[in-house]
Amino acid sequence: MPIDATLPYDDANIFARILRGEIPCTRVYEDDHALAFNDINPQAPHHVLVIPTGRYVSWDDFSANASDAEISGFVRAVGAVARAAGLVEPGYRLLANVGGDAHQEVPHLHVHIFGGRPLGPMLA
Ligand code: IU
Repeated sequence: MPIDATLPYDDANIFARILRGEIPCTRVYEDDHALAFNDINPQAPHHVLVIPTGRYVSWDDFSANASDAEISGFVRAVGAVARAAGLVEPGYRLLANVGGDAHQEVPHLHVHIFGGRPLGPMLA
């Protein structure tokens, strides 16, 4: 069910629970600003979600309200995860769904990293 990305942050969302260690995940990277784990329903051989450790509903919330340190830390973490997976060559795709039309399902910002196969011109 897509979410309304303008709603306040919900501390009961599943990624908040993963961050608190209440629900397990397959972690591939963690630092002060970001946690990365394998998507439970992978759409590519590499399908990792990178989430900020702060409480942000969406890319919109994060880009408007996060500190410069949070933003730079998160962006660097996304790059580090892709590099560590060996995806820079042949390439990878980043995706962040925001709100209902984009079918964002979890109300905690997550950037998808897809790679490991030719991805075509776009994911619809
Ligand atoms: P979306 O951008 O909000 O549509 O993507 C949500 C993703 O979160 C989707 O790819 C799910 O497979 C993934 N996911 C997950 O990895 N673990 C979970 O417990 C749940 C969703 I719920």
